[in-house]
Amino acid sequence: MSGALVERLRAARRILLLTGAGVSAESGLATFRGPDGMWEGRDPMSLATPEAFAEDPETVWRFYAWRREQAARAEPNPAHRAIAALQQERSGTSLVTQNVDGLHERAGSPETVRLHGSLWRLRCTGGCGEDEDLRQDLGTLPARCACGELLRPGVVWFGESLPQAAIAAATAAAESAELVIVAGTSSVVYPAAALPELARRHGAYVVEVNPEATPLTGRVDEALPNPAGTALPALVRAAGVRFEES
Ligand code: BV8
Ligand code: ZN
Repeated sequence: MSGALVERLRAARRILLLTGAGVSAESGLATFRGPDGMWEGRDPMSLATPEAFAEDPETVWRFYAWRREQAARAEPNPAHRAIAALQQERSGTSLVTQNVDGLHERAGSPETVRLHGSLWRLRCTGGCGEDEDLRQDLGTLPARCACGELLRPGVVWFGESLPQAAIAAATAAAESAELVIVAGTSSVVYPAAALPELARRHGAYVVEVNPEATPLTGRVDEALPNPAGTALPALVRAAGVRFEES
């Protein structure tokens, strides 16, 4: 961690945290890409599409039921908790996540901009407008709406637009941030992957937290090759926020 970064952490009024699946890796959740990301021998990329759902809704529903079970069993880790502590202490902090697992919310993050939706929401594929929290067991999959049409997971699939309000909030946060911390994302999925670049053009100091190099690594002000569960508590403490790991 450079002196310039410590300075920014102390002084920045607007900080943007942009997170991906790597932030939940230390909670035991598989990342989207990589050897442990497979499900029944299939690449998640091939399941997270409207085409896959149209062709075989039951298989896609089973994939998401499995993801929900994993997420329900997992606990937030020090990375999630450090982010929540920073948000609580410094009101100009924004959290924008690509994650759908709900762990930021469970760690106590007061506000989370969810770019890719949530495993804990469902929507109707018909025209009835149903869009609700998932509460009870869905029973037989694929689940059906009261109107008779199929329900679908409340996530954003490849080729679908992101929620308008989320993309607007994320863009505004990127344009006004003095410091951006990008943690645990492979930085390959757009439009999320364009946010650090946008912030940088608007003058932000951009830091990446990822043990592996990504397409973003060469274009940041500082790359911290450490796991999020170690790096984020350290960054938050350097910002002057008291944070206890347990
Ligand atoms: C859209 C939700 C308009 C569901 C997901 C060319 C240019 C621009 C765009 C495109 C393009 N070609 C195609 C597109 C469009 C496409 C896209 O970006 N494709 C890419 C792959 C090329 N984007 C879209 O379709 C988006 N919509 O653009 O609408 C449009 C429409 C049509 C055509 C054009 C435009 C919608 C994308 C949303 C997809 N939904 N998820 C679900 O989860 O099931 S995507 C999926 O990827 C993940 O769920 C996550 O949300 C997202 C990003 O993944 P990451 O979070 O980064 O996770 P990943 O596994 O990849 O990486 C983990 C990282 O963690 C690794 O780097 C690893 O090293 C690191 N790590 C591991 N352990 C740790 C760690 N880091 C820190 N600490 C650790 N301990
Ligand atoms: Zn319906």
